[in-house]
Amino acid sequence: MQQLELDRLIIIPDFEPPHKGLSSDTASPQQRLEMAALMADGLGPRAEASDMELKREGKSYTADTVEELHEMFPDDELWWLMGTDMFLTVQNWYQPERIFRYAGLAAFSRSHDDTGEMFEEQSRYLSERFHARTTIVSLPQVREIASRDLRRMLAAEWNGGNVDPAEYLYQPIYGYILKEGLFGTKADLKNLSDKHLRAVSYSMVRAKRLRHIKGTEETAVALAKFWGVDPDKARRAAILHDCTKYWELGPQVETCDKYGIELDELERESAKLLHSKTGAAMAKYVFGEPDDVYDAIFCHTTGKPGMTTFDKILYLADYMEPNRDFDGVEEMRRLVWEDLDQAMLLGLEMNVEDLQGRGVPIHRNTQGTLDELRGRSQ
Ligand code: DGI
Ligand code: FE
Ligand code: FE
Repeated sequence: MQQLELDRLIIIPDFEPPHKGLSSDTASPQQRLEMAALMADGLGPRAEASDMELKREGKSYTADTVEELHEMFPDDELWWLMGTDMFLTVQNWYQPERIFRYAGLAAFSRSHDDTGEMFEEQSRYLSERFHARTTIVSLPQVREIASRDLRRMLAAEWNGGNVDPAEYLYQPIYGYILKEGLFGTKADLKNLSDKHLRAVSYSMVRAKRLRHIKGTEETAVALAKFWGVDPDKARRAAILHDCTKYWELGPQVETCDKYGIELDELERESAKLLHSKTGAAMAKYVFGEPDDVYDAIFCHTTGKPGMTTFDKILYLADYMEPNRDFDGVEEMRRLVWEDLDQAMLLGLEMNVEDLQGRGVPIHRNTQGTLDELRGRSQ
């Protein structure tokens, strides 16, 4: 995006590649779209994934897509991005003259070998034959690997191979692959390593939340060690605590109904209050976490009367992890090493004040926890 000064980057997974058959264990068009959306989200607000080739169905000819894009953005300069291997044979694509009429071609080069004479010769040829605009985008920071080799590596990880495909993949996409069991991966979701649990959880949320989740993990582990509760469990509770944060109200309520989680009226209409309950349900029923992890995630938004030390640690880590910034956060960061109940009291008081200021109804568990802590500190 920097090199071409693009103000928009659209990632367009194809429905059916015209030039090669897809192997049977490959990702579905919908799954590829979801991975493209994860990547776009990670790239920032100027990137997006498009379902235009999925909607069109049939063979996904670039000529059709480029023409459609030109109709959508008639005044914009379009660049079609592709790997250098494709660039060298693009004249054999379906109706290449229709591609070049509306878009320039930008070829990625991953090593200096790519950018040699062959590239210049091809550029000259395309320019003479089609009046094509071409350019090269140099990406030395992208590690050289063919997608076929990466898919092999993904499968090999589950067959005792000494490989680490995670090195080549954006973490949420790696997690998505594991969660969906794509490309020969055989992750048992109920027995994931910390590394795999992180990736899978990150694949469920927006990229802007990752810093908060990482901060919560780091803080929860430190607090758990300090207060003598199991740091490994605190870590996993923190990794998963917000995994359903972006679910719509509908799926939130359905999931609670499915697992027999009773809801009051306020909860039934607040996705914000429900994400802690559905997050707990995912942790227990999908990821096989024990009951104390379930309980801590379940009450991490409102608290509840009778919280355990473990529950308080997740609640407070979520509240004051290093990315949080509000008046009083420094006081809370001091208190958590002295007295967990005093820190909880401060947190709940600030929360209630904030909710009241915004005219948001206080949940009975928020009030109940506050009353209990006040009673105890008197
Ligand atoms: O998920 P996070 O953003 O990391 O933090 P969280 O799980 O503590 O959720 C905070 C949100 O929950 C915030 O938008 C306000 C909402 N919330 C917390 N307590 C109450 C509440 N909403 C209502 N209606 N009542 C509460 O008592
Ligand atoms: Fe939360
Ligand atoms: Fe959180």
